[in-house]
Amino acid sequence: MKYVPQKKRRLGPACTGISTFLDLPYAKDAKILEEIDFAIAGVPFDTLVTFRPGCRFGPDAIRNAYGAQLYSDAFDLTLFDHIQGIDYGDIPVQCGFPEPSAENITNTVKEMAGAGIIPVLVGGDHSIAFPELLGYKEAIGKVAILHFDSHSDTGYHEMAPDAPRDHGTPFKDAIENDCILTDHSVQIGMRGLTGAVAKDYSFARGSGMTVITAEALHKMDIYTAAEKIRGILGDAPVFVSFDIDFLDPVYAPGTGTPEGGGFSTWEALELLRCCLIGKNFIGFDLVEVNPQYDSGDKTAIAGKRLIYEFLTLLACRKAGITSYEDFGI
Ligand SMILES: [Mn+2]
Repeated sequence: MKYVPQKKRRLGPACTGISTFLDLPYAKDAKILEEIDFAIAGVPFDTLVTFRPGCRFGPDAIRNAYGAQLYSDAFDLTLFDHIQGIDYGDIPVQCGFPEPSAENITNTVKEMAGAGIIPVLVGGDHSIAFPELLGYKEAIGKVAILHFDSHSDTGYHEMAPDAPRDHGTPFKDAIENDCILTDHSVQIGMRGLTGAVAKDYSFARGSGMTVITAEALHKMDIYTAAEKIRGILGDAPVFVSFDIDFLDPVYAPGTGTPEGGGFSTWEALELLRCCLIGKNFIGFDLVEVNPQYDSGDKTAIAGKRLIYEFLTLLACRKAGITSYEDFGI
């Protein structure tokens, strides 16, 4: 196994050497894509935020954060016995220039997904999900989404209904560009408190997507929700988009638009496991980590942990594990 975390980090904490995601080899050679299962790429872009900027620094905060869960307790699995991947570095983006940046995001996702590997993008603001979905559409066709967030991101701007896209609109943009299998898609955790939210929900639900609000999720519990979500996803190819503000600000204060009444890191990890084990996931992103508002690196550590959990699910697929016994799946 060549493209796995490098040995130096296994000798001690991650505070020596030049940081890459998970201490994976840094590579950009397209030929390598044929040899690996996934590639992680940073997207340090935050021009399209609506409140607190700074998540352009998210990718490096996660690269540098403590944490290396190379073994999964939940599945009794050593991840990199089964999967290989690289740190692809950052996708060429430039804050202040949304459209050429978006084009590079689309092309990178298209190249990776077209090569049959799993793109794992680390934002950056959530506007990147739209160019990602364009890339998936070009490479493999329309996909379902499983979208964790405190906002629906199908934005409707009361002040400017025809406003151009921002980090609150990527799924509206994607639906309008026919990128999403809406009947197989789920948004979960919504509790955004702006006046436009009710209209966001009606757009999302009107499109055919299922919206599970935070209020509903707290009351139905995560296992009931996971069963419901698995049924909706079915066998569709699923792009998993995780906005760190799904977590309560207690767990993830370092983000642009934090909303109280959210979820714990463990609930998020368990939901990922229960919703996705054995499912046909084809890509992942983790967005909106903003280290300038973080405290004790807790948001970056939570984000890194969620990326590990997604990779664990990929390792399970490669190892032939399709059930999660703790959940009875
Ligand atoms: Mn979002």
